[in-house]
Amino acid sequence: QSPESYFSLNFGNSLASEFVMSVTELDLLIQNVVLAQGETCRFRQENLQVLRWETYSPEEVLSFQQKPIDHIWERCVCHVTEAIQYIVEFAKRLSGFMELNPNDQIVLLKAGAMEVLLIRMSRAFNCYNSTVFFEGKYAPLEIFQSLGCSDLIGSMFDLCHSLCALNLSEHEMAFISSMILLDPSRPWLQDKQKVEILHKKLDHAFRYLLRTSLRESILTKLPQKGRLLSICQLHMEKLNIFRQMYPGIACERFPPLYKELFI
Ligand code: CLR
Repeated sequence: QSPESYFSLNFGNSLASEFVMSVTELDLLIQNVVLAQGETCRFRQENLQVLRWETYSPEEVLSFQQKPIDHIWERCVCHVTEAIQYIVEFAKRLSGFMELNPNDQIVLLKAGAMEVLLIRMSRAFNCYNSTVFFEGKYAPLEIFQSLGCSDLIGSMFDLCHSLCALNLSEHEMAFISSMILLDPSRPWLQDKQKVEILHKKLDHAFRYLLRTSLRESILTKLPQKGRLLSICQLHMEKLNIFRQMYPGIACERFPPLYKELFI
């Protein structure tokens, strides 16, 4: 694994593979990751596809923009938290995750949940008109204007554009998400080795999957760690600014899971 990527980029049968996995083992792991994803997605791909062109009217966008900052923040944070609950559920179903010590489970989720949300957001993104699925319809970036985070939302939308261009399958997205979560280089891990082994196995299985579907070329085009990290940092910065402006709300009205992960 190179420091700037979640995925090892050495092509061919590398010398680096210190262990061998049988085809059965690879297939079982693929099944595990794909099933975990299928069972923990709030919206099915088919449903999102059907609603793709249901967008908010300009009047509706305007009415969102006129709502108070704290109201929109609270609403968005609730949706984000709900989406993260599904991501936690996804993590719990990945083989090996529940066997990690509780501290390391928290460390991985704190660092990875928001990044996985970004990957999942691209499923719910229509790149032809730059809208994202929000409260039942597709919303343009302007709907989030009153949050006061246009740079954050802008970079989230940009990332979705790059991800959409790759045309990722559900299987690929599932693997990308699992490898983001089980990243052994996260700071504060107590049992790094255990996560390293899980990550290596995922890496083998992902390459096997890509090889059999002739999709290895996407490896060099996937977003780099730094890009996801900087969006997550921007989210933390915006959250801190909001907390300074409205000290009460963040503590009283944000869901406990959101506070546990980000405050
Ligand atoms: C991501 C994929 C999930 C379902 C889901 C739920 C809530 C959505 C989220 C997706 C994408 C990002 C989203 C969010 C609600 C608010 C947030 C549209 C579609 C926008 C970008 C505002 C973020 C504001 C931060 C300051 C919290 O399966």
